[in-house]
Amino acid sequence: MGIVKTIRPYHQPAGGWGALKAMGEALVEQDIPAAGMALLSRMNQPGGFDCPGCAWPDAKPTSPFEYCENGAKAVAWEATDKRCTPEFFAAHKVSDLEEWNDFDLEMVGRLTHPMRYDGGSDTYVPVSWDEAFATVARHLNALPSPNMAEFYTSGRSSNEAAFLYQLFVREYGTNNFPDCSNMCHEATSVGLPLSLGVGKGTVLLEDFEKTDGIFIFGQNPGTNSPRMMTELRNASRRGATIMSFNPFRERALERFQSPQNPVEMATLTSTPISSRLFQVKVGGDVAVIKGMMKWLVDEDRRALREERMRVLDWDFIKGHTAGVDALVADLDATDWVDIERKSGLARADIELAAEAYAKAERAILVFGMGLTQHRHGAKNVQQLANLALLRGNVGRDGAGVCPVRGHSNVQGDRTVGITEIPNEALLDGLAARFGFEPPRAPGHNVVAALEAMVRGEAKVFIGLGGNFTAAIPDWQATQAAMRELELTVQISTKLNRSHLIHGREALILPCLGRTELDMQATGPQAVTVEDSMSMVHASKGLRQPASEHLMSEPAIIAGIARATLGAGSKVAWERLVGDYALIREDIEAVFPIFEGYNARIAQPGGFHLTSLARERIWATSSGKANFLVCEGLCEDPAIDDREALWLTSVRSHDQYNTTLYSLSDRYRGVYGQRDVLFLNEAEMQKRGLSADERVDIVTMSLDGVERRVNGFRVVPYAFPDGACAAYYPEMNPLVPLYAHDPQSFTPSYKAVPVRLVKATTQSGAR
Ligand SMILES: Nc1nc2c(c(=O)[nH]1)N[C@H]1C(S)=C(S)[C@@H](COP(=O)(O)OP(=O)(O)OC[C@H]3O[C@@H](n4cnc5c(=O)[nH]c(N)nc54)[C@H](O)[C@@H]3O)O[C@H]1N2
Ligand SMILES: Nc1nc2c(c(=O)[nH]1)N[C@H]1C(S)=C(S)[C@@H](COP(=O)(O)OP(=O)(O)OC[C@H]3O[C@@H](n4cnc5c(=O)[nH]c(N)nc54)[C@H](O)[C@@H]3O)O[C@H]1N2
Ligand SMILES: [Mo]
Repeated sequence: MGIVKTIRPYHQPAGGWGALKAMGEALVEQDIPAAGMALLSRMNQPGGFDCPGCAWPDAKPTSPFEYCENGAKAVAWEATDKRCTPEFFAAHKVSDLEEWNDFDLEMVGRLTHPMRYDGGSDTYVPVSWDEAFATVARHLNALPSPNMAEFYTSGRSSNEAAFLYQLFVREYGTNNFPDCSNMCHEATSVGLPLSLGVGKGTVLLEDFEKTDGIFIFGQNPGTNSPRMMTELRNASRRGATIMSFNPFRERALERFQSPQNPVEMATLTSTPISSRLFQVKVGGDVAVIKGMMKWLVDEDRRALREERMRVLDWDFIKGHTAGVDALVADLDATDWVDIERKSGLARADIELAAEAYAKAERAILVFGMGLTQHRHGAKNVQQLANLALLRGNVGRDGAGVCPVRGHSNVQGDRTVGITEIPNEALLDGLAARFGFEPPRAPGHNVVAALEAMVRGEAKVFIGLGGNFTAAIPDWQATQAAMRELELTVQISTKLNRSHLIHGREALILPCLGRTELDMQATGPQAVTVEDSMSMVHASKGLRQPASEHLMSEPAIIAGIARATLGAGSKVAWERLVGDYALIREDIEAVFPIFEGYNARIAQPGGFHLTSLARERIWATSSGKANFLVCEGLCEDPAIDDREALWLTSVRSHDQYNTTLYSLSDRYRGVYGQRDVLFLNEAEMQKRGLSADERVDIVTMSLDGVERRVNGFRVVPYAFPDGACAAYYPEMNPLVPLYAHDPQSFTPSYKAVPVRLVKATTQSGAR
């Protein structure tokens, strides 16, 4: 790459000229400086396409500049002029490509032809679409049980593609739907319904305009949902309190210079975002949240004694909730000494945060992967829900819980049926509409699918998008298991690790991206997506496809379905693919919340899928919102806290999950490298380590298996004691498959107990 490996602290605000410069560089790097700008002006606009980046909702467009630095990178990445052709594959053995890093793999460009792995030459060779579909059908139909196949979805697929996919898989006969969401916000989808009766957020964009306080736990908006910075900036300027809880002092949580604001840009000024940023210890969130609630409860008692206004919203608690007594008992039994030790924060700081929360008439609680990707991910989310409920901060203007989803349509995919635990309504709906009996037994999530592969029970893997092999935990075991599969199929846009670590037979099926014109029998098609705030809207690509051999995701799914299910299928696959409006009619028939689907997406901005909790209707078994107790404060009681260093994983500013836009991370001051370990000076001294020294990181495994990554460069960083951080996915080999949340099965990507060893090699990781 020619970039010097340096560590150079970044002193500017987030956003600003640096963001504009990076945007321009992304277009140049993909060879599309002019075409890219034209394309970006159609993004997030009526009649245009939805940003393929994150799931943050679109405000009503006020200018042609309705995108952010990282959205622009996502578009440039997809719209690149570079191509990954059959000639490229002919010239490179798969075993040679395995030596390439993830950045170089994707930089080859867009996939152009369907390809099949040829063992004799160890290369991918072209295959016709029909032959590819027949190969998938042959394998699927040969399995003794449909439950021996795993059908993965990554959250970029549209509602239409996702609905067709689950329809095919259920008619084929399994509920095995490992989904990227299982590694992401599953703790929300599983944890929140028990608290609030919904597994989604309860706020809309307009609530950010009305709120008095925004409390952000474990989420990095400046990088992962930069359009959210507009809301935060406006709230801050209005005088709303913003506080963040994060082991990193993420720059955008501190101050932001809006690229959309000419005055800030011209005068190089910025807007402060968080009034306080609490550097919570990795895995210390339950402790912080319990501490805040403990203060609220105590302060409420003081208020009662002193006949002041109460702190807790007792009208709401009595009228709408269950379980407050048990929660209060748990808080009373929790000691401040333990709270301080586990959270790494001083009692006075936690009290200060609690007081600010109590002062905010309306508050929004925002959270991301810092809360969900833990062994107690669902419990983290539920503690946050408790905090909201104590002050009646659900179901009124300017207040609510706000999980910030990841992939641009990960929420929509789940809504239209990608789930391994389908409810009766979904299954009955499918049976009634299509006349086949869907399987009723629960299927596999990501962890269960990986366990089935490791045991040798799963034989076929199909991935609708994504880069499963790199995103998963415990590479040594799980990647070895993937290599043993009989068939792996990847429906993709770019070359990635999952094409190289493949089964005995393997297919790469290249598809259209979000930005591209999707022409079917009845003309150009639009698809629909649902954002983090449950707004559903249309997205229409316009760019000429990267290759004439590409198919759309719905067409590929229909091709596989027709080949596999044959004439006996109850679904008119060809007809549906010819006109996506017919797919939406089917979605509406199965899911009544989509009533009037086709008409409603014709409206600019789309429509909102109602959330019962927003109306203070609680779809829980008690019919109330539930306070739920989390016992203790510990992530993993089996680990001796005095010995362990808790390792978390983060995304750099220049990556989209496993896709690397560069090897640098501007805001954290890291350039040209990713094999770094962020660690504070005290922890370095304790281990006799100096800056830039290389260390091996070793998991404190409970199963006796050695999990180790070698040669990471120590970067001194203001980080909490007892904790350290590295990049995802480089640290994924360290995450044991068993280390997941027992409720939601979310892998514990954000808290792995590790120890450090002076490096055996100085070369560094890949
Ligand atoms: N540009 C870009 N946009 C993206 C993505 C991307 O990779 N690049 N990915 C998309 C996807 S799929 C997702 S899920 C989202 C992810 O977006 P985020 O939820 O922001 O994900 P992360 O960057 O993994 O981690 C979030 C924050 O958690 C903090 N953290 C780590 N451990 C802890 C902890 O124990 N407690 C607390 N309180 N904080 C902790 C980290 O320092 C980091 O700031 O973004 C989506 N948008
Ligand atoms: N250690 C650690 N591990 C993690 C995480 C973490 O924070 N830490 N985060 C987890 C999370 S939140 C997630 S969501 C997963 C992400 O896991 P995935 O969703 O599986 O991974 P991505 O990196 O987003 O997938 C990138 C690939 O998707 C393909 N692609 C891109 N656009 C399209 C499209 O429009 N259609 C199709 N069919 N393919 C497309 C391209 O080929 C590209 O190479 O990783 C998880 N793993
Ligand atoms: Mo995600």
